Amino acid sequence: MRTRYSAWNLLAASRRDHRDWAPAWLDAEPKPRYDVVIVGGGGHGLATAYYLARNHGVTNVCVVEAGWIGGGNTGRNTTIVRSNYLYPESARLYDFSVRQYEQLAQELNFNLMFSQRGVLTLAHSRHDLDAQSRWANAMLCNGIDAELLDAAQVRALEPRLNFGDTARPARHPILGGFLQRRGGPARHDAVAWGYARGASARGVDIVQKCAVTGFVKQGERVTGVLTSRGEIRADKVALAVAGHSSVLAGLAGFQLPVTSYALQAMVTEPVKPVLNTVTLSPSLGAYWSQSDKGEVVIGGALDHFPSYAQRGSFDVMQHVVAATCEMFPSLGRLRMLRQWAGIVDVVVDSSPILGATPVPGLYINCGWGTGGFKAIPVGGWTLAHQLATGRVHDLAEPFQLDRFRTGRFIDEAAAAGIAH
Ligand code: FAD
Ligand code: PYC
Repeated sequence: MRTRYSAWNLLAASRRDHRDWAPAWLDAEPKPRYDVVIVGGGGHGLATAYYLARNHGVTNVCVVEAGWIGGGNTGRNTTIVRSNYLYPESARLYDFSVRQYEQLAQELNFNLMFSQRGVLTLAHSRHDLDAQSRWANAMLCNGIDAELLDAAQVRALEPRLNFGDTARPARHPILGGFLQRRGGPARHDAVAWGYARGASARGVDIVQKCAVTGFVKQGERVTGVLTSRGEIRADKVALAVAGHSSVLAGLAGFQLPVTSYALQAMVTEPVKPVLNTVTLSPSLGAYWSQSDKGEVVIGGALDHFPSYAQRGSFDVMQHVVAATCEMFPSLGRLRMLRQWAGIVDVVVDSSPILGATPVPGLYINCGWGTGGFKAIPVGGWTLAHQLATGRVHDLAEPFQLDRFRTGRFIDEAAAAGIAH
C-alpha cells in the first residue's frame, strides 16, 4: 500500500522509526505480455508510462530498463528547466513542459525541488547582445517570459561574476544578458522516482536490470521485445533510450539520424549559497548553478566525437574548469567532488523526434540531445497520447521523423546553446 507523503505522515512514521514506509514503487517481474512495453526507464520512459495510466487509463504497461531507473541521462544531467527556445513549435512544446513542472510536485506528491530562480544567459560582445535581443523578442512573440538585462542588472543578480575593473579589465567582459525568470533547476532523481511512483501506483510494471536485445516481429510489425530476461509480447513498443536510440533502431531494422556523444558535468564540494541563478555563458561554453546541497554544478560542451563511453574527455573538463576560474574567480579554490558523463542523442536540427517509426507497432521518443530533462513531462505526455489514441499529439506534430525527408527542420542549435 502506497503511503501519501505529508508532514503528518512523516511525523506519524517517526514514531515507528520510519520502519513502515511502503516502497515508492514495486520492482516487478516481467509478465509474458502487455498492451504497451516502453524500453528505457529514464524520465521520458517513466513519464510515458505515468501519462498512459493517468491520462488514458492504459495500465497494462511495462517499463523495461537495462540498468536502474534514472541511471541514464536523467540522473546525470544538470537539471536546467526552461522554455527559452526560438521557434513557435519549440516554444509551445517546452513551455507546456515548464508549466507541467510548475505543478508536478503537487500532482505526484513527490518533492521535485523545482526552483524557479531564473536562467541567466550572459552576453560578452555586441554580437551576443544583438543575438539575445532577437532571441528574447522571439520568446515574447511566442508568449514566453524574457527580460533583456544590462551589465548593472546582471551584476545585481549574480555579483560574484567577474566584471573586472579599470585596473584589471575582465578578459570576457559582461555587457548584459537575458533572463527567463521562470526557469531553474529541479532534482533529477526525484523526477524519475516521482513518475515511477505515480506509474507503479496505477499498476504499471517497472522491470529493472532487463536489457532489450532485439524485437519480436510478425512480418514487418513489432509484436514484442527480446530481453535478457526472456521474451515480452506487446501490442505496441515505445523506445525512450536517449543515447542508445540508434542501437535499438538498428536492431529493429531502420536507421535514425541521431549521433551519440558524451556530455559531461561536475560538482564542487558543497559551500554556503553563493550563486543565485543558473548562469550560462554560451561564448565561453560553460554554465553554473548551485544545488540545494551547496555543490556548484558545472557543465560545458559535448565531446566532439561520437562515443558510448560515459566518461567525458579531459580537454572539455579542462576548458570548463578554466572558464569557471575566469568567470567566478572566487570559486577558483573549491575542490572538485565528482565528474561524470551521459550519452546524449544529438540530431542535426537540435530538436526531438517524437512518434511513429517506419516499423509498424514501434514508436520513439528521442533526439533531445543535451536538453531533454526539461522536456520529460511533454515527451511523456505526447508519446502516451499517440500510443493510447493512435493520433499524433498537436504539440508533437512538427517533430515527426519524416521531417528528415521533407526538410521541415526546426533548427534550435542556438537555444540548445552551451552544450553544442
Ligand atoms: P535516459 O535518462 O538516458 O534514459 C534512457 C534509459 O534507457 C537509460 O536508463 C538506459 O539505461 C535505458 N536503455 C538504454 N538501452 C536500453 C536497452 N537496450 N534496454 C533497456 N533499457 C535501455 N537536459 C536539460 O533539459 N537540462 C539540462 O541542464 C541538461 N543537462 C545535461 C547535462 C548532462 C551532463 C547530460 C548528460 C545531459 C543533460 N541534459 C539536460 C539532457 C537530458 O539529461 C536528457 O535529454 C534526458 O535526461 C533524456 O531522458 P531520457 O529518459 O530520454 O533518457
Ligand atoms: O538544456 O538548458 C539545457 C542545458 C544546459 C546544459 C545542458 N543542457
